[in-house]
Amino acid sequence: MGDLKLTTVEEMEAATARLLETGAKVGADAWQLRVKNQTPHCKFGEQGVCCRICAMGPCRITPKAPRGICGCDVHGIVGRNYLKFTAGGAATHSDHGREICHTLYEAKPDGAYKVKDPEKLIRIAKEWGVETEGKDIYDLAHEMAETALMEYGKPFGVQRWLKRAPEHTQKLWHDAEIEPRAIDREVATSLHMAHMGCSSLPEALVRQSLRAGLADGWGGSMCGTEFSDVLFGTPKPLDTEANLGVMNADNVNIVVHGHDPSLSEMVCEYADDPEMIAYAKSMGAKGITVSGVCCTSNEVAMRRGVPMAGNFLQQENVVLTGACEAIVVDVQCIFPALGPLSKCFHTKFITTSPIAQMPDSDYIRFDVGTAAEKAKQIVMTACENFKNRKPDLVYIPDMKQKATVGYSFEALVKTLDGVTNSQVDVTGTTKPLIECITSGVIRGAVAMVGCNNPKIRPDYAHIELMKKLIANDIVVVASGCSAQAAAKAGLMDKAAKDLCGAGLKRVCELADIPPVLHMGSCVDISRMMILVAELSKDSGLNISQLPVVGCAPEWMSEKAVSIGNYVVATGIDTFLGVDPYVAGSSEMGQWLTEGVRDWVEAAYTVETDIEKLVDKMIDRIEEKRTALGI
Ligand code: MSK
Repeated sequence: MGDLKLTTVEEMEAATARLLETGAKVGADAWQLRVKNQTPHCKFGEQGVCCRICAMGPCRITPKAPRGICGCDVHGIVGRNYLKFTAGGAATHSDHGREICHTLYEAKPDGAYKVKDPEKLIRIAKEWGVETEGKDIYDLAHEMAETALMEYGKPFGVQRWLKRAPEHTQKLWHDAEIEPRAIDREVATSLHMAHMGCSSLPEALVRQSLRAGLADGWGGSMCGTEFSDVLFGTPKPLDTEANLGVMNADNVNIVVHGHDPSLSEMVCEYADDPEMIAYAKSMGAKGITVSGVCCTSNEVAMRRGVPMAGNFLQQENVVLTGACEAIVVDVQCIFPALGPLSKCFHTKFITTSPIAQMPDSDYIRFDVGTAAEKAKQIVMTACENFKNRKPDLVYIPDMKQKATVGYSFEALVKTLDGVTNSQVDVTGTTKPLIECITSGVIRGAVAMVGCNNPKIRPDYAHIELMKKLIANDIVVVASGCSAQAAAKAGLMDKAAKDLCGAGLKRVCELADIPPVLHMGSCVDISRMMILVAELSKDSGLNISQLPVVGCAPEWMSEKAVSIGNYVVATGIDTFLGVDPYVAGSSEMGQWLTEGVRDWVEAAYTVETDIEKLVDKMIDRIEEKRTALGI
């Protein structure tokens, strides 16, 4: 197995147990303890059969009480809950995308935010039919930002980004009446439909769930990804490290957590500033280490090589090291628990967004206009806090892995360009990848995404699934906390090629890539949509015919449901390891796992047994290959 030694889940659990001992010494709470208090979970909630959308209830459906007070049956209640869940996720991703558009609108040549990828901006402008000739790049940036912002509320027409999809997919969306219109409209319509006295027909609720999901993946998230690239640079492969051992006991440790790169980019910028490093030294530290948790970590890892301290269920661990001077958060996936936990240590818990305000935090409001000054204030606050460390509480697990990250769609196409025996000029297309797949060197691809969830042994499903997939010559593209699970284990080390089947190993060697490719944060699943769209166009196959599936084995957030809906609606069979609270309705189950296939040529599979889940994905990929005769 070469020089790679994977970090096992058992080793990570042992490190967590050691950190929890520190927590116990200082009276800290932890999610592991709160899970015990919350278990067993409410059965009505688990099945999605509790309705509290009006004040006549709450109504709970049982065999003896099969309808709510308004007369809604269990299928309508589960369906409305599912749609509201989706709308929450679509709103969240899309609002993140909107913030990025506002940041782009404020970009200036001499300001905190600049246009780092002007070629990409021009490319998107041409795609949208915006005149670029002779235009100042910042004028163009502002015009494009405004045009993108209009996508959120335009009164007529459908999302501009939909044109990136193959024509067949666009037709399916049109015929099923699920083409997303204005992004905000789909969220508002979802909440309208799920209001008391509106839709209770599962078919209609599922249709709108797909539409709201598409407004996210082919709307708000795509704005987030594409314009983040314009602002901060389109990721290219680069080396970094992952797991708690990236924190440095001698340095001021700043952990960035959340999703919006507008904050984390600025914090990284200032942490690298010689003036700030000198300031850290004046406080007794040797330097400054920035590391990340959750998707903001993915953003700065992909563009700057900033190391990843961990994923969702490790966020408390970074504080438990006793060596975290500041955990700086923007939006989404942030435990309110970080407030009281930080109080048990010297850590500053710094909230920065009006959207994510929490008790027991230091609120340093961050906005585009004051970004530089606030980022500097945050870095200085962390440096000044170094002297408050309690050395007897410091324990950083000696655990980290090398990882190569940064596989944006553009980078992936460029990287794989060398992997072909074809005499045809395939530069800038996905044809080399198609050639690998059709020849059987690679059997297919799995998009691994999503969170951790205490219902599943943390990271276990991500890591074990990926190991089995790559051993079966199935390449994995990963994002979000799934990508971080892979990186922490060592699966993004190029040496992980030795865990692959012979075909995928050969491709990894030729292209010099790891078998699990980091495609970014949660909004960057839009990169995966672009990838399958291009694979479809370059191969002449429909997306649903490609031997490609999606998987979120440990998901937990509303955003993940929105993602699932747009991945399925794009024609990709999607496998979940956690039920999305629909078990209470046979009709909703039928629509999601079978019925939607008539509209979008793909559907969900929910399988909580991880072994069976991976086997079902492999079987699905092989079925698709057989259908294609390859
Ligand atoms: S951060 S949504 S826990 S993947 Fe995007 Fe991780 Fe899930 Fe948040």
